[in-house]
Amino acid sequence: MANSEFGYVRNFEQPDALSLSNWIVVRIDGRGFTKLCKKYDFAKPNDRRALDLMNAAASEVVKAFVDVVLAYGQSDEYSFIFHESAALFDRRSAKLATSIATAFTAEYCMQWSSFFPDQPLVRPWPTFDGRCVCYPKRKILRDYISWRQADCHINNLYNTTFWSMVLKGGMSPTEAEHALKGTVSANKNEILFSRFGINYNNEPLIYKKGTVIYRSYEGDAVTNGESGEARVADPTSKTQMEKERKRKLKAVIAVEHVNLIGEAFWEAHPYVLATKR
Ligand code: DGT
Ligand code: MG
Ligand code: MG
Ligand code: MG
Ligand code: MG
Repeated sequence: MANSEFGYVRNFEQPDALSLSNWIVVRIDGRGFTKLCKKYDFAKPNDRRALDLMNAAASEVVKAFVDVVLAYGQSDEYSFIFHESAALFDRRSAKLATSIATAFTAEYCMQWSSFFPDQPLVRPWPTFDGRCVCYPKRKILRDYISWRQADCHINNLYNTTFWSMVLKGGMSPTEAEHALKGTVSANKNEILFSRFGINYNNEPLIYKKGTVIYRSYEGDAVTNGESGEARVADPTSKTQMEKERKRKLKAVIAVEHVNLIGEAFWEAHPYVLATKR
C-alpha cells in the first residue's frame, strides 16, 4: 500500500488477534431463521432437507479451511473448531468469523436448489452471523461441544413432544406449551410413548445428536506420545507444513451423528484434538 498523507487513519484500527494456545470456535447462526423456516415451510420440528443443506455447506467450509479440525452443527447453527496452534489470518477474530460466515452463507445459498428444488430462493437471502470464542483448555472445549449437543437433545425432545401434541394430538400451540410447562425429560418420553406411540430412542440420530464433521485419517500414521496423548508430525518447517496441508486435503471428510459427550468418539479418534509438537 502506497504511503499518503491519509495513511495515518490506519492507526484507528483495533488489533483483534486471539490469544495463542487457545482453541478457537467460530460459531455461525442463521439470521432470523424462525421466519425463514415459515417462509419455506420447513417440516416441524425437523426438516431433513434443511439439515442436509446445513451439513453440505459445512462440509465445504471444512474442506476449504484446512485448519478446522472439527465442526458440530444442529438447528441453524454450526461451530467450526480451529486447532489451538492455528495461525490462519494471524488469528484475527473478525477476519476468521467473517470469512467462515460468508463462506458458509455462499455455500448455503448456492446449494439451496439441490435440496429445495421446488422452492426457488428469493430475497432476503439467508445469511449467517459469526463469532469467535477462545477456549484455553481441551477440557473446556470438550465441554463447549457437550453444551451444544445437550442443547440439541433438550430442544429436540421438547420440539418432538410439542409438535406431536399439536400436529397429532390436536392441541393448540398454547395448550401444548402449557401442558409441557415444568415437565422433565421422563415426562416427555412418557407423553410421546403413551399418547403417540413414539419411542424417542428410535428417533433419527441426526435429530437427537446433531452432526459432527471431521477429517478422518483412519489407518494413517498417527502415533501416540509418551503421555498416551495423540500427537501429529511437527508442523513448523515449510516442507512439513506443505506435507501437512496435503495430508489434510487428502483426508476423508467424515459426517456423523454420534454422541460427543461421552469418551467413545474421542477415544476412537484421538488425532482430532491432538497436540502438535
Ligand atoms: P437469530 O438467530 O437471533 O437471528 O434468530 P432465529 O430466528 O434464527 O432463532 P434461533 O437461531 O435462536 O433459532 C433457530 C430457529 O430456527 C428456531 O425458531 C427453530 C428454527 N428451525 C431450525 N431448524 C428447523 C427445522 O428443521 N424445522 C423447523 N420447522 N424449524 C427449524
Ligand atoms: Mg439466536
Ligand atoms: Mg438463528
Ligand atoms: Mg440458532
Ligand atoms: Mg484485501
